[in-house]
Amino acid sequence: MNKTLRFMAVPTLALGALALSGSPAMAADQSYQSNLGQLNGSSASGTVTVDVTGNQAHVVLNVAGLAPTFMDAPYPHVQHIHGGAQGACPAPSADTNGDGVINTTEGAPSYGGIVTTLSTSGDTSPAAGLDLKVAGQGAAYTIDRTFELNAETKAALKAGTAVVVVHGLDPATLGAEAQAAKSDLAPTLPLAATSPALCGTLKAGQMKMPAGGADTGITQETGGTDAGALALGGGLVLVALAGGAYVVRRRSARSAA
Ligand SMILES: [Cu+2]
Repeated sequence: MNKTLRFMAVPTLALGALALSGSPAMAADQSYQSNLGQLNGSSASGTVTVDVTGNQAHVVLNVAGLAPTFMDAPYPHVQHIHGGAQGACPAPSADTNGDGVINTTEGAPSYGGIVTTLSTSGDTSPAAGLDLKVAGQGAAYTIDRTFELNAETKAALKAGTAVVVVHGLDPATLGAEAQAAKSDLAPTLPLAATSPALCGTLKAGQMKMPAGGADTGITQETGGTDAGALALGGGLVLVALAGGAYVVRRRSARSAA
């Protein structure tokens, strides 16, 4: 049995009231998140959330441990939502040319093409994908932006194929052949500049819960009764099983994926 699942049964009206009290004004229609994992041995890490309300996306991206400098300036990390493929990050076997680096093209069968550029300002379309001026800067940074989603990105989020990729490797961590190679995306750039350093698939959260709600580790009563006791937000809420059952996957379990 999957221990990450917690079964909660709450009357619909009660759950609606709790959700409203947790986020009164700006409840998103759907929230997506991902823990970003390193690619190409970058030793970076990150998190990203995408809250979608209508056609608006509020994106918060936090990264750390990336390559800090390039030619004595903050390293420009181009970053995107990719989509339309398998919704996955590439395995080491994706390095089909055997140079020790999964370049962006080699990763594309897993995560697809660029559907949104997570730029620091201005254009968020794929056209801004390689614009270093609006790339993330340096080893660690936060990007917090709200912008209009295009149809491709919305479809990718819904289909579960949206993957956040942060690019830009420290050339010193590459082998000699890869250090000398040109980017598969832009021949004026080195391979290291555009190759993926972080990757994570955006997964939909089931439901926005008040702080402490779904994270508190609620366990199902197994005493043979159909009544459940439920603690939410620090206050004990007793509910009888009156409506349908909701299955809630704990936020921490999702994040570990
Ligand atoms: Cu990308």
